[in-house]
Amino acid sequence: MTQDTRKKPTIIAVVGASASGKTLFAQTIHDELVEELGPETITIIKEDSYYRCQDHLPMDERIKTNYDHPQAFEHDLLLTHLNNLLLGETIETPVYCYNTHTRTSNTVQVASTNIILVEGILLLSDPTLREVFDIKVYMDTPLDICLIRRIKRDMVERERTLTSITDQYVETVRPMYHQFVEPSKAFADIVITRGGKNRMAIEVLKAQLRQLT
Ligand code: UZR
Ligand code: MG
Repeated sequence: MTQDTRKKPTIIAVVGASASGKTLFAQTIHDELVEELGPETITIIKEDSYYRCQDHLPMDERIKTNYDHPQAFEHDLLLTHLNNLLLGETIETPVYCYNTHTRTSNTVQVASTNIILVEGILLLSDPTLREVFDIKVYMDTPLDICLIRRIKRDMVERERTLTSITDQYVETVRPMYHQFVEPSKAFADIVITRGGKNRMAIEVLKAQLRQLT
C-alpha cells in the first residue's frame, strides 16, 4: 500500500465589502509566499469567478441581477471545487466577464496546493461553505473608503459610468452589505482594519501560513 504523505490543504477565506481590499490583501500574501516558498505552495480562487452563468438571459435582464446577493453565486460549484482541491485534484474554474455579465467559454486549471486563498464578498454568508474554511479573515474597511475605491476601479477596470456605479451602489451594493456582508464578520477569526496594505496583518497571516507548509 502506498502512503499519501501530502498534507491536507489549508483553505483561507478573505471576505469584506466590495472594494475593501480583499484582492490586494490576498494577492500580496500569494505573491510574497510564492517568492519565498515556490508556486506549488499557494493558490488564489475568486468567488467572483463563480457568479452564475447568465447565457440564457437577455442583456437587459442581466443588468437587473442583484450581484450582491448570495444567490448570484454558484456556491455549490465553488464548494465542490474546494472539496476536489482538498482531495488533491485539479479543478477547472469558470471565468466571469463583468461586461457581458456571464461566464466566458474559457476555464482556468487550478492545481491543488498546500495553501488555498479564497477571496470574495459573500463566502461567509453560506453556512455549508463556511465550514470548509480553516481560517476566516474579514477586511473591515470603512464603507466610504470602499465606495471611493469602487468608483475608481469600476470606471477603469470594469468600464462603468459614474451614474451606473452610484445607482448600483444605492440599489444593491449598500443594502446587501448591511444585510449579508457585515453580519458575516461575526464568523471571522481575524478582522483587519485599514485595508489590503495593512503590513502587520499581512505579516501575521504569512507567519501562520509558513508554519503550515
Ligand atoms: P468585488 N458585479 C458587477 O458589477 N457586475 C457583475 O456582472 C458581477 C458583479 C459587482 C457586484 C459586487 N455588484 O458588488 C462586486 N454589483 O462585483 C463584487 N452591483 O466584486 O468584491 O471584486 O468588488
Ligand atoms: Mg476584488
